[in-house]
Amino acid sequence: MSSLSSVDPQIAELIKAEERRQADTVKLIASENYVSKAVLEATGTVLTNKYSEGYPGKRYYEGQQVIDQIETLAIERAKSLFGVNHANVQPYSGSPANLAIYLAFLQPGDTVMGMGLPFGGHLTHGWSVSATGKWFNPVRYGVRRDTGRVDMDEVREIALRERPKLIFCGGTAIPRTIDFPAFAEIAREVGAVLAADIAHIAGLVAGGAHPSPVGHADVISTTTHKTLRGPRGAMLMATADEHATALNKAVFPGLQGGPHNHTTAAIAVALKEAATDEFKDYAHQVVVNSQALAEELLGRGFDLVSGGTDNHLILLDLTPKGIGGKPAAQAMDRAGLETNYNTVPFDPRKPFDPSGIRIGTAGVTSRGMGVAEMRQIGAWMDQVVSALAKDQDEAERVITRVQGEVRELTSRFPAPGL
Ligand code: DSN
Repeated sequence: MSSLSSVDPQIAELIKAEERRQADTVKLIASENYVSKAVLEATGTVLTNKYSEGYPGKRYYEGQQVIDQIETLAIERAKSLFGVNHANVQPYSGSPANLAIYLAFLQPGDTVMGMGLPFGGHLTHGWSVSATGKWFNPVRYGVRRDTGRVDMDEVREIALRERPKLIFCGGTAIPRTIDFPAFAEIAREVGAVLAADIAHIAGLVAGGAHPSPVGHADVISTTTHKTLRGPRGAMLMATADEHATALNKAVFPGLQGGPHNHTTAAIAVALKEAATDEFKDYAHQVVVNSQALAEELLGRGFDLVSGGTDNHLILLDLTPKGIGGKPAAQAMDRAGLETNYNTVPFDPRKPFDPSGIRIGTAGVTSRGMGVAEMRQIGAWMDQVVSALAKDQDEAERVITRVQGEVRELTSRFPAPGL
């Protein structure tokens, strides 16, 4: 970063500080990961200089000789990795990708059905503060209070009553396998478009560690930077030609201008990496690690929503531990354990001060950590949370000790790309 250091030493120093922070902490945020050096290199290139409105072979700017090849490679790799006929790699991120689905298939005021945000859905699945909840008519499903899992009979009942035109499955805090065939059957029955938002689990789907929505969902949206381990971006995929045409028009010119070509190149690199046997092993290890961490936490008296996990993600309700999610996440962050506080189903507390925390194993698995390290992480989480619930001085001592131990662990597992 020699040029950056001389032009803007302040920003250069801050980037280095963030790199050190990432190196020294255990990243347990379920939606984050570490991209490879190759992906990082692709993002920091001259491709950022180019405008490419349109699609390969049909652009509104000249000079696309190289960009067309890059975008075509990204598209072909997405199609081959996920087994779909069409892929659009231009959405700027997950929310714009999901907005494109609305624009492609709905008119303002139409009914959309999605999982409620506090149950694990996403803002763009029709939550009230999102444009999708304001400009469309949202209806919601959740999870059962007794199991913490989606009840497909209830989903069917709501769909038959409300007749949504679009149904979303998937979300941001779902620790269990998504039943794509069951959602598809309901969508067929009510004549809705089924959108599978696989942002969280795309890497697991690509690696064969979670069932694929292909053959069930009409459209699939995903970010590229979570378990898929690519740059910040998104993709939309479909099998039927008419769905793909509608999605392409919705992305451009419906919602976006020029694609971010440096991101497209990095997505192409990540998709190449995700097609390797090494990535398949990675995806399976993510789940093994998540289940080991879940088991450790259960053994230590934590309350896990749905009682465990089938994927990379664990949602903890800290109510029985006597503290809220926010102070727990803040204390853990000081100890070097990075999480986010999160609402839990039927949460009596407010979203900015909820009862839970959400954790995931995509990042720690990218660092090469395994079951033994998950057990250690579970123990540290317990020590910090238990001390915090007891008394502040004790919590300070524990945080300082755990921070030192975390540093020792992270130094043995260097993160990719750093
Ligand atoms: N913000 C993402 C997450 O953390 O899951 C979803 O958009």
